[in-house]
Amino acid sequence: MKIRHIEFARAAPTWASLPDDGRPEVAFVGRSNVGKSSLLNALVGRKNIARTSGTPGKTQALNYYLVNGKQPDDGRSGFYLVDLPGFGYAKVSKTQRAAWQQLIGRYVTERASLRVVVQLIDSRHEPTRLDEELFELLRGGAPRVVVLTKGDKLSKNQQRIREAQLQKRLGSMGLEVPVVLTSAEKGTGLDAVWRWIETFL
Ligand SMILES: Nc1nc2c(ncn2[C@@H]2O[C@H](COP(=O)(O)OP(=O)(O)OP(=O)(O)O)[C@@H](O)[C@H]2O)c(=O)[nH]1
Ligand SMILES: [Mg+2]
Repeated sequence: MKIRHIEFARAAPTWASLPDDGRPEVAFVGRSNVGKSSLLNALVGRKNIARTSGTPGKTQALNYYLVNGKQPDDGRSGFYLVDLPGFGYAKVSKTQRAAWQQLIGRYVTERASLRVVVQLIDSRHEPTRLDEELFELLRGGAPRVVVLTKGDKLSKNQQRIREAQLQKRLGSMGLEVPVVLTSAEKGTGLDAVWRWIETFL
């Protein structure tokens, strides 16, 4: 994907505040701290357009980034990358966490302009209970690509094992979805993620 232009478009903390211009959307979903904002930055080749942090709970709304589009033009050009808050766990209040979980759940199942969901899983660990919850939640919604993050923390051999394990696990659940191992730090897998995104856009 050639990134000619990217800009922060809006932070949407509620369903009512999502954009209504109909541009296609690509969403980044996964538990807090898994590397959603970092992957978005790496994909567009910008260090810090999406804010990242070692502390879970950095992203506090659905953050919309407009790629290759001009505002305002009634949504005729470009598409949105949407950086979501952490699913399920984040260092925020119980009430806030429940509100996000509900909003994210509704967003991934009901959002008409959503073209593809990039579901992120930490390559260092087995899928957690929250990851499993997302496997199920995303069934029947938009197409998805599963991305293993922080691949630079594993050896080449461990990377291959993780990828194969996850592919097998997804297969056993009847989920036919691509798996890509990435490192936002080293740039691994970014071309493959873009190819999948372009396929669904
Ligand atoms: N080594 C390594 N660290 C990474 C990578 N991607 C993200 N991180 C680190 O993981 C931490 C969390 O990254 P974020 O991108 O903020 O995670 P997030 O999923 O957006 O987190 P929330 O916004 O809290 O939901 C940061 O300290 C990043 O530097 C990667 O590919 N390699
Ligand atoms: Mg984030």
